[in-house]
Amino acid sequence: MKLTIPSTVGLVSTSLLLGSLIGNVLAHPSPDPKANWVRKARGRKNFSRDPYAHTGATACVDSNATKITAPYKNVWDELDDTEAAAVVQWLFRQPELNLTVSDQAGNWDNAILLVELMRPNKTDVLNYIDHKGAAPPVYAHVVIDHRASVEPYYGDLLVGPLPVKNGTTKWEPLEYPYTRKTQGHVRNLDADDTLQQSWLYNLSASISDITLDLWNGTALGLDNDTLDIWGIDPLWQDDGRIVRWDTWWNYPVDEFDAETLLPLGLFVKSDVTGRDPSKWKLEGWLYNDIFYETTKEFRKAYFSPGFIKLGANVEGDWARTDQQGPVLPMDKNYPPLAVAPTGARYSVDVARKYVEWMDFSFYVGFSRDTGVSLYDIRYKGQRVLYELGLQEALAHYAGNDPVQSGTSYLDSYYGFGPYAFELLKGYDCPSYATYLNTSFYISETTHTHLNSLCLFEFDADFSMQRHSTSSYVSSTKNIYFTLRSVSTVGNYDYMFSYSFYMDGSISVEVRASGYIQSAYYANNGDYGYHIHDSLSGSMHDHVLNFKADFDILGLDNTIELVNVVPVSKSYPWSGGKTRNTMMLERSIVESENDSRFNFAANAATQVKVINMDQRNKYGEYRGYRILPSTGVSHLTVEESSNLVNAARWAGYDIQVTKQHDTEPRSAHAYNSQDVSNPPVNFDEFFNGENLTQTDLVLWLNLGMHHVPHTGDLPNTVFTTAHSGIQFFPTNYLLGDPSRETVSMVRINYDNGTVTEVDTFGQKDNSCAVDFTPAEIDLWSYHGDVVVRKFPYDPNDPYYETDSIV
Ligand SMILES: *[C@@H]1O[C@H](CO)[C@@H](O)[C@H](O)[C@H]1NC(C)=O
Ligand SMILES: *[C@@H]1O[C@H](CO)[C@@H](O)[C@H](O)[C@H]1NC(C)=O
Ligand SMILES: *[C@@H]1O[C@H](CO)[C@@H](O)[C@H](O)[C@H]1NC(C)=O
Ligand SMILES: *[C@@H]1O[C@H](CO)[C@@H](O)[C@H](O)[C@H]1NC(C)=O
Ligand SMILES: *[C@@H]1O[C@H](CO)[C@@H](O)[C@H](O)[C@H]1NC(C)=O
Ligand SMILES: *[C@@H]1O[C@H](CO)[C@@H](O)[C@H](O)[C@H]1NC(C)=O
Ligand SMILES: *[C@@H]1O[C@H](CO)[C@@H](O)[C@H](O)[C@H]1NC(C)=O
Ligand SMILES: *[C@@H]1O[C@H](CO)[C@@H](O)[C@H](O)[C@H]1NC(C)=O
Ligand SMILES: *[C@@H]1O[C@H](CO)[C@@H](O)[C@H](O)[C@H]1NC(C)=O
Ligand SMILES: *[C@@H]1O[C@H](CO)[C@@H](O)[C@H](O)[C@H]1NC(C)=O
Ligand SMILES: *[C@@H]1O[C@H](CO)[C@@H](O)[C@H](O)[C@H]1NC(C)=O
Ligand SMILES: *[C@@H]1O[C@H](CO)[C@@H](O)[C@H](O)[C@H]1NC(C)=O
Ligand SMILES: [Cu+2]
Repeated sequence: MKLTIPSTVGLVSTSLLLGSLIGNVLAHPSPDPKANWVRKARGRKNFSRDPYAHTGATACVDSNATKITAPYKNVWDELDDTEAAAVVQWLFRQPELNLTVSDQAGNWDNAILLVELMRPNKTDVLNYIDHKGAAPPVYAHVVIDHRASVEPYYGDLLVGPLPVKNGTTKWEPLEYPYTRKTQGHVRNLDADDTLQQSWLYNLSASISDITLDLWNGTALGLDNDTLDIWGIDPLWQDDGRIVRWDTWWNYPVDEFDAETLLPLGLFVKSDVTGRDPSKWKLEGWLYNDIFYETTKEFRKAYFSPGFIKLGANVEGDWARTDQQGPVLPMDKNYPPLAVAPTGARYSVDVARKYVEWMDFSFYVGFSRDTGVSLYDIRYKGQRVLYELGLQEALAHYAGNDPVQSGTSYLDSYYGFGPYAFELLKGYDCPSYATYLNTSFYISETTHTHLNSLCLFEFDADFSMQRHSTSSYVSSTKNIYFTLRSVSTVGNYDYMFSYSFYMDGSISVEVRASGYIQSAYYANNGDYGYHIHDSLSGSMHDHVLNFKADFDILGLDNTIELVNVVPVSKSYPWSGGKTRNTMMLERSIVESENDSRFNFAANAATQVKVINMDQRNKYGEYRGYRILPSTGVSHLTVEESSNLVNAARWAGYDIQVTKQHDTEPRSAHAYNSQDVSNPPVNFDEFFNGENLTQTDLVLWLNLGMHHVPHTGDLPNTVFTTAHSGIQFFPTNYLLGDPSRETVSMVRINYDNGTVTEVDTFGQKDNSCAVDFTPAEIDLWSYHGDVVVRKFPYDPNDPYYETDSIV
């Protein structure tokens, strides 16, 4: 997430047909030196597909999920190739859009940035799925990069209905999902990104004697540059000016993506307002906490006696992720691994991205901005959530230097979809998992991330129930089901896991790994730990907003808060004395005036989504409770100078609104482009509406206050960088539904002897475990597949994987 211009790496472009290309990558060696480097380092293993052939035993593993047909079509999925191609061709026929093909578009041409499914309104979908009405009409969401003007802007369009028909298909500015009504226009601060890059190289050139003296390198935009220059995101947008702060970074000397660990400590400020570079202004230099207003002043100081030159951050093994150090005892032996001896115990409609596991079912949607979302999540046939998915992810930094202080990435600008890379079998997900593809649109092509979603069951490392007595012991396995994806947005890798449990609960977990964005260590002790030679682990808050549109036994729901409170109270039986004790205090969240709050200290408040018209037979409201499971946090910074109104969702743990088709998402990919007046200002969702027994949406923040320490080098680890939340049925059923599973046992014993073993009909499978999946063919990793849309060329796909760095 650190650069605005995606660069192309790992390019494999051939004109072979896809069918013959897949599984055949070895026969067509990649021209990418990176791939060759990896290939040299590791020999190919020889796989024997059926290692048990000689034993006569049947291998256990059959990884295929049962094929089913979803009850209705997936109205949240991606557009298919032909639909997207038809929309692109239609757009090029609209003269008023004045489009240029992306590959040929310069800074002053209009181009198509995005063509994807417009998520239909909930109202229309419910008419289809709950009331057997017609499927909602299909529309495309299109984003045009309008650069052929002095005021460049991103234009959101609604195009449809689809399929495209001359005469009936129309475009209109997309406005209804946004709080700001400006014809779907958002100003574009990046229209001149290549010129701004040139501007930065020119600034760097003006002091190249200094960069050579300090770091033996230059950042001039030449192939032999050993330095890079980039800076804040979003740009400062004060007083009508657009101001950048940038800094120099050492390039890694090899393939490792360690640049964000190599800041060099010199900062430059420039005013880049407007599209005419001759009006851009250098506004000063900062080195070792001293600000110089002009280059002349900086140069004079630099070449004066006594000028203090600080050290550089240079790549070394400390920044490389390969194995290093002595091998740990027995570590070369293959570690334990799970197998699915009778194959998948879930069913998938691959075409419709619909999944059933035990008593749960859901549909999967995928979008450019936010990646994977789940829809119509049902438990025991009843919808629990209409929608569950990421809205936006913020990484808000701070520091004594202007680049860290000015950095507040809103990652949907880059998109979670384009960077949801192919998962690594046996590492990101168990080898026996089911993998699904996802796709996203870019530059008149559709990129497919092969195997970028995984579905699997897993046996947790603890049982979910047990009890011992003097005559029996009982225990139940904790088998759960997970949908996972990983998006690598620049330096960081976000892992998203949605899990379902036998007790009826659902969890969302986010983990982070990859390279931290670090800071230069000079006078920075209040903003991070000193973690390497001249390096600070720059403090930052991660806040990830999720939408959880609950529908508990219908649309009409209420938030109930149940507090545990200390009290002093006398009772008829307390002999006139007061007893210090505690009790429950129940209340409901009545309106949007008091629906933005945090989880209480000491976990004193249970937050529940209930249906007050649905009491169980004991009179208690049926509902689902919301519980942070592995630490959640909201943004520490108040009234952020960087973000102003662009991330108003970040300030609380929980926020509840009444559902509106006009408020589908808490953020917009281009909120960073106009932070004072962004397309979606989440504050405006709160207008005092009554929240009792109505359709509610919960906006939940996962996150962590990340203060990187030496253990974040070379990479942050998923084990500690995580945040999670659980939803679990509370007075929803009359007992614990996990009693239904047969993955349990009761053993009776008497006087040292077992008298009965009851496994409740669970099959006792005996078969030879096929070890092949553990040694899954790592050479079958492909990267993305691309299909050109304009001209539409469906039979000539090629491999190309774009990452931000
Ligand atoms: C791989 O193993 C098979 C079966 O053992 C053998 O026939 C084949 O020659 C081996 N291939 C290589 C490249 O070693
Ligand atoms: C599983 O799916 C693969 C790929 O579609 C297919 O080749 C294989 O025959 C299937 N296996 C079974 C047991 O159905
Ligand atoms: C259309 O775009 C081109 C650049 O691609 C520009 O020169 C021209 O002025 C634009 N036409 C209109 C009518 O805006
Ligand atoms: C969705 O609902 C909004 C608000 O009612 C409406 O303006 C809009 O046209 C609807 N969108 C579609 C695609 O029907
Ligand atoms: C629409 O009209 C254009 C020419 O004006 C033609 O090329 C195209 O095939 C037509 N598309 C459809 C779907 O009829
Ligand atoms: C950078 O310098 C070159 C050479 O002097 C000049 O042509 C170019 O316009 C400059 N770029 C900017 C954005 O000022
Ligand atoms: C400076 O960089 C050049 C080329 O990048 C390299 O050949 C030289 O060894 C470097 N000098 C030092 C002192 O590191
Ligand atoms: C880098 O390349 C440029 C242009 O090819 C050349 O003038 C310069 O000397 C090179 N610098 C180094 C350090 O090799
Ligand atoms: C993923 O895409 C590849 C290439 O188009 C195709 O062969 C494969 O069947 C797809 N997988 C699924 C699960 O749809
Ligand atoms: C919310 O607050 C506003 C302003 O104080 C008030 O007018 C409105 O009645 C309140 N709404 C509810 C449902 O209490
Ligand atoms: C909200 O609506 C409920 C039911 O209509 C009503 O009893 C309650 O007084 C309302 N609350 C507020 C704050 O207006
Ligand atoms: C328990 O079993 C032992 C022999 O295994 C026997 O001697 C003893 O009497 C038994 N005790 C009871 C209470 O049945
Ligand atoms: Cu972090």
